[in-house]
Amino acid sequence: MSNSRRLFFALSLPDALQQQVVRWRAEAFAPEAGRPVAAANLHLTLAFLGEVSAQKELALRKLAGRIAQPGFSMRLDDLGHWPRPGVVWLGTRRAPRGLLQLAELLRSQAARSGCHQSALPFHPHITLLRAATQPVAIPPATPGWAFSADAFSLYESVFENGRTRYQHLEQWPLAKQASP
Ligand code: 2AM
Repeated sequence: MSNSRRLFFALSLPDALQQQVVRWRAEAFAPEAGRPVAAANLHLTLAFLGEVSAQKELALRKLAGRIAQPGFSMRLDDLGHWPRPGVVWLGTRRAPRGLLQLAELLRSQAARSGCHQSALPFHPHITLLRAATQPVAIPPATPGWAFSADAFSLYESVFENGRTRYQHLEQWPLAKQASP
């Protein structure tokens, strides 16, 4: 399996938003709540692919390059805690149709290419804390950041020196959003 990589499609957060989220998180959660995800690692996963061979990766990149979906905007106004995986997350109360369609497309292309897809429904989220397996005091609200997606990306999850980092591999544009 030496030429396979652990891959996923995701939305990147702009640097400025990563920094805002990280500053807010430091105030909003107690240090013992969980292990903070590094600012550069904050992202919203669209489709997790698992270990993928070079050949399958190439096929999935080609399919991704043919996607012609519109961009979309959303508000990051939801928070939650999943104790079993130990995840505290940031999400949205109203997932835009464009986000759901893009994730559905990528997940069905992945499934057809032989990448196992979870049977759980897609729940768009940005993981803020890991190893959060004890009860966590969740703040009543977020600042409600606005987030616009005009592209989606392929990432590799790299585990080295005891840490996971997400290596950006390629990005594809989404079509211009229609004006309201
Ligand atoms: P998470 O943040 O909720 O853990 C890279 O691991 C990204 O893919 C993370 O955003 C992770 O979600 C997501 N992911 C989805 N399914 C996964 C799985 N079965 N194993 C690891 N990561 C998964």
